[in-house]
Amino acid sequence: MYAMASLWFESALLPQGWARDVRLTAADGLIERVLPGVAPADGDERHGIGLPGLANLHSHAFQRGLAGLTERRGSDGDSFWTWRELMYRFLGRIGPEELEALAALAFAEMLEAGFTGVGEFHYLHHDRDGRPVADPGELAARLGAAAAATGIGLTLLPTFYAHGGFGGAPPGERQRRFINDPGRFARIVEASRSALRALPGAGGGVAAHSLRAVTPSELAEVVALAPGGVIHIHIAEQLREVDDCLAWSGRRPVQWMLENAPVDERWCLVHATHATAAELEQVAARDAVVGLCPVTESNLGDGIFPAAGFVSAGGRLGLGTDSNVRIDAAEELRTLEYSQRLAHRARNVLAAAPEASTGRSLFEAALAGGWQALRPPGSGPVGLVAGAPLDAVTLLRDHPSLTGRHGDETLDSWIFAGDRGLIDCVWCAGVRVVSGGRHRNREAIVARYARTLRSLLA
Ligand code: NGQ
Ligand code: ZN
Repeated sequence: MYAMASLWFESALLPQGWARDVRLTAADGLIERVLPGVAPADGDERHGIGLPGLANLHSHAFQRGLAGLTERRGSDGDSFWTWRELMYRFLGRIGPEELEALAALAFAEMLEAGFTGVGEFHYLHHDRDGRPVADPGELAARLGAAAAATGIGLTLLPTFYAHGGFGGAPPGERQRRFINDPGRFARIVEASRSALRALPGAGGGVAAHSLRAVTPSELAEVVALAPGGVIHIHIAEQLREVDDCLAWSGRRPVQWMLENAPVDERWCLVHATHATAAELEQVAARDAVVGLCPVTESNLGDGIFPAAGFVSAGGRLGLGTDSNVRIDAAEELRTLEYSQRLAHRARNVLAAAPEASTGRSLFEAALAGGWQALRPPGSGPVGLVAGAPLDAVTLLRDHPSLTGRHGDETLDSWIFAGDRGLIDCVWCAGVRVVSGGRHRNREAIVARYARTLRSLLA
């Protein structure tokens, strides 16, 4: 489909900084020209404040249906691991149809929240009874259908999962829907890629669930399935995982990865919560992205990622909504900064330099790192610049939270003092999918979600 767009912004955040009176033209989803300091032309759509769309580098879309249902304390204490049991129980009832309905709502909400791309860390490969579905690409195709219905850019990360703990421990009963050997997983990856081939903007990649779920030789086989593509893995999220990894290998999880896996700019280490300063210095030197999910990490009681040290070592970070307990780009950025303020008893910890705006620093870091984690190296530019996909978000200039704000104050006020009501329109690959803060298919998506979820919870 050939589509033209010509947009005009009162102000916009370009790679070189804030600019006023910005005219942007795009064809076929790609930005052709960006001209600051010009009057709007006839036929231009006029908007307030233009920002580039952010990448949501880590999501398990189906978990959106569980949001708010795990906030009751168990009889024997509560932890990440008891949450995981509840999550497994919920997931046990989800079939292909349900996966599509839950994912469509999550993806629509991501767009409404300012994310224009998502990395779906997809490990639900088999049917409810644990047996393979007839078509190994079926569940991937359902996620693709949800992405197509919403217009979000999807990087599907088919996820290899084979074991229930370090050293090839057998999986638990509730994990059987995730389990493959490398051969069957390769067929799922292949079928998933064909299922998504027609989807515009779908990036390719692969994931290993965690060091708990793969053996070293399986990890090498997974990596070989993504030549040139991105590779994601959950790592060092919980202290128990660090202890188990030490007991198994004498190495901490991130240290093990650095010594045994070809970690480089194609890699996204998700969480890395319990990484040491020395480990993070090396992660930074390898140009890998650390995928932070501050809202989920808070919700699950994971711990505080040492972001201040990582950023000053030149580390690259991006954001994920992970469990989708909340879906909000500004909230992820705010929670990340607040975690550092609480840990360091200081303010504006992640501002990039003296006098720098924290909101701007965080936004630009997450923009670059987030897209690095979702697109293979060499994919071309990101942001409001010629040659990049037209992925953009506008904020309402007239919203009271933005009264009298200019430039970086706009980002600071959105992130620290605003809410989703500030977001007006969102474009993804040149198509306007959100207007007035609402996704264009919201009603149908919500109706289907509600029907599906009621029966899942019944
Ligand atoms: C997941 N989520 O894959 O959904 C995991 C839980 C696990 C987070 N780690 C399962 N936040 O890690 O074993
Ligand atoms: Zn995850």
